[in-house]
Amino acid sequence: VNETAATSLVDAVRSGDRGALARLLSVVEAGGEEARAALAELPVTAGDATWTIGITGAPGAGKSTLTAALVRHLRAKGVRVGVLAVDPTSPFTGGAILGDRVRMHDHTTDPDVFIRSMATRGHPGGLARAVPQAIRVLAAAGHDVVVVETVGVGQVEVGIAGTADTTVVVVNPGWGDGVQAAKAGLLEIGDVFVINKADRDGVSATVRDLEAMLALAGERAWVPPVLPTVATRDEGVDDLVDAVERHRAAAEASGELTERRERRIADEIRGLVLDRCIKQADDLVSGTRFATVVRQVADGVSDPYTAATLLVEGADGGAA
Ligand SMILES: Nc1nc2c(ncn2[C@@H]2O[C@H](COP(=O)(O)OP(=O)(O)OP(=O)(O)O)[C@@H](O)[C@H]2O)c(=O)[nH]1
Ligand SMILES: [Mg+2]
Repeated sequence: VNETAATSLVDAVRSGDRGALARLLSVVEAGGEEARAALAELPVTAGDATWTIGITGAPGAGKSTLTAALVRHLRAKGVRVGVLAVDPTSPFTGGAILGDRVRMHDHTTDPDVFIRSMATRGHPGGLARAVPQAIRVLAAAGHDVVVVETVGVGQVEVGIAGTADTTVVVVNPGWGDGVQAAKAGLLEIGDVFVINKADRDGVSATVRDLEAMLALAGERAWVPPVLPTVATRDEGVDDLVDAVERHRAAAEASGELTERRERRIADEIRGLVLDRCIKQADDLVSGTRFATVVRQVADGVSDPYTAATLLVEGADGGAA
C-alpha cells in the first residue's frame, strides 16, 4: 500500500477538498489495507472538537426529515454539518437512500454540509468499524457536528446510535405504552426523545407514557427531555437543538462524554477483530483441507464437532 497516497488523500480532506472526502469515505467503508494506511494519519483525538448526534427510531418515524430540519437549524447558526445516513440494506427499506436524498436535497449545494449514505453490506463487523471511522474522517474535514441516522432496529444499528455523543430517539404518537421502544432497547440509549408527527393524535398521552417509563430509571444527573416535533413543518426543531446543546454541556461536565467516546473506540476495535476472525473462518471452511474433512464426515469416519475442532485448532492428524 502506498502510504504517500494515503497521506496526500488525508491532506486533501483536511484542506476541504470534497472530492477527496468522498473518496476517503469510500476507502474507509471498504476497509482493508488502504483504510488502515489512511486512518493511521488520523488520530482518534483529532475528532475531539466534533459533536456527534445519533438519530434513531422505527422505520418511517421521520428521522431523515428531522435530520434535514436539524441541519437547516444548525446551518443557520453557522455550524458545519456532516450527515451519515446508514442504510440497513434490508429488502424492506430499499427505498431509504432515495428518500433520504430527496429530503436532503436542500442541502446538497451547501459547501458546509456533507451528506453520505453508508451501506451496511459486508461483514458483521463492518458497520461497527466503519461508522466511527467515517465520523473521524468527517471531523478531519472540519465538520463541527456529525449527524448519524440509523434505523432503530437491530442490535448493531441501535448500538451505533447509542455511542453518539448525544442520542436522539424518534418515536411517533401512539407508541402508547412504549413497549416497542423498550423492546428495541431505545429507552436506555435516548438522551433526548422526540415525538415526531405531533400533528397527529395522541401526543400528550405518548409524552406522559414516555416520561413515566423514563422515570423508572430513578434519579439521574441527566433526565432525557421528551419533545414533540412536526419535522415536515419545522416545528419543535429549535427546542431539539436547544436540548442537544444542553445535553452536550451536561455530558462534558459529567464525564459521560469520555465514556461514550471510549465505547465508540471499543466498537471500532471490536469490528476490526470481528472482520479478521470472519476472514480467518472463511479461509478455514474452504479449500481442499475442508473438502477432505467434509468427506470424512460424510463417510462416517469423523463427526462434525470433531471436524470443526480439527479445523480450528489446526491439528492435521485427523484431517489428513
Ligand atoms: N404528518 C407528518 N409526517 C411526517 C412528519 N415527519 C416526517 N413525515 C413523513 O413521514 C414519512 C417518513 O419520513 P422519513 O423522514 O423518511 O422517515 P425515516 O424515519 O427517515 O424513514 P426510514 O429512513 O425509511 O426509516 C415521509 O412521508 C415524511 O414526509 C411529521 O412531522 N408529520
Ligand atoms: Mg431515513
